[in-house]
Amino acid sequence: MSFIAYDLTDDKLQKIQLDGLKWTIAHAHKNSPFYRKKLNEAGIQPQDIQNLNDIHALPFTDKVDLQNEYPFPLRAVPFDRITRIHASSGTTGKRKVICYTKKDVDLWAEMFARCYELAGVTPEDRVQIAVGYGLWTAGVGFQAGCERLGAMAIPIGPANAEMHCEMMVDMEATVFCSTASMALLMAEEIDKRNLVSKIKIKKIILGAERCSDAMRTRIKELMGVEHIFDIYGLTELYGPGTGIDCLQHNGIHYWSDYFIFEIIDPVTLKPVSHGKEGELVVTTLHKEASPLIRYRTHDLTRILDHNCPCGVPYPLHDRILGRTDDMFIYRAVNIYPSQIDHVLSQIKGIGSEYQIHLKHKENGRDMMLVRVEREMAGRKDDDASLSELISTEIRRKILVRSQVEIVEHGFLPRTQRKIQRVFDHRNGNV
Ligand code: DLL
Repeated sequence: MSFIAYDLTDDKLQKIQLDGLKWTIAHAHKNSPFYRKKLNEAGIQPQDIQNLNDIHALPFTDKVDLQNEYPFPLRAVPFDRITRIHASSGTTGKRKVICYTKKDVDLWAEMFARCYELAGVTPEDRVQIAVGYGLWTAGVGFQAGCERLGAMAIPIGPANAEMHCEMMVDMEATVFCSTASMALLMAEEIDKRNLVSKIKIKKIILGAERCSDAMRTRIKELMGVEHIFDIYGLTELYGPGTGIDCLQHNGIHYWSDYFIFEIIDPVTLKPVSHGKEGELVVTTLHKEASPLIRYRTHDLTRILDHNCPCGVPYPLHDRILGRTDDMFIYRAVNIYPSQIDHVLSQIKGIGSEYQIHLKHKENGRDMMLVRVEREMAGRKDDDASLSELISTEIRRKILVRSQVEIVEHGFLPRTQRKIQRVFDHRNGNV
């Protein structure tokens, strides 16, 4: 049995999308007071949706709507149909709470099983799940997908490294699922404990945060795995599992029969031309309890040409390149952390871990300190030339001056969750 619809043609997909869009708008208008008000204010009635291009006339939804409407934002079904809630913490303000009906939970598991299948996971596999269980969508999402596929779930959550290593060896886990930060932490522990020859992990599925090329390479080397897959998702859109890369690793195949993805310019809010980078906006096609209409994810990506040799009919988007709210301004230049990742990923002799500290100097000018770990076998004697090289590359590629400090391998914190890399100490922030 396959969760991937290999026979999905463009015509079939367009019909699924148009039916789903019409259903979503009618359902939200009828059953969600929040959406009814929003659609009425925009002068939209359900019957106005006649073709897929009509989506462009719909109003956007944003995380502030979810926070303003706390505790049950977007709700479009009566409480007796809600079987579960999940929530994610915003950096500021109230948590974003999302409701699920039985069908929502079921479709999410189906979608997730598809992710595992695309990554080549089979019922023979043993899947060690190291993401958090609870209000966060991660643990239960990976778990339900694994059970739907029929593989063996090893539901550990973000426990300590000791427990993970023990279970990985004893249960002979073949797939490891975690955040990128946790995978690095585990890879280093496995290396430290000389366990590489004792583990059977072949595939790692990472998500919830960006993972630089340097980090990917390091995790692969230390754990001796063949493939690292990038899984995307967000609480508002069911959770993890909205798309994943296939064995070709050309980009992330996303489930276009479950939602419509648009890429917009985050400033003008107009669609960008095909293939251009912009903000991902999502509209769900079947979600009952908390449907999304043109929800602004603030994640930056682009739609890629769909000519992946793997043969699956689902379109591709690029890895998440950053978030619109990740950007910081330093000496009048807009910088995304991913730009620093790219510079560092090209440099030999350093590890994958780094931090960016922004400060005010006494003379009033801003300064950027980039702290980078030396590679494991690196020599202190090379620090001065390495920091010079990094600073020159940052100046050449990002056009700003920076100070670079090389620190001991393992000096920067490791985390089991999403890592923070940018620390803005200007205006008293940490
Ligand atoms: O992070 C869901 C998830 C859990 C996805 C585990 C994958 C694996 P939230 O906590 O709501 O949900 O955070 C969603 O995380 O808008 C992105 O900014 C970021 N994110 C998620 N997956 C990726 C990824 C989960 N593969 C937010 N690459 C999203 C980069 C990611 N960023």
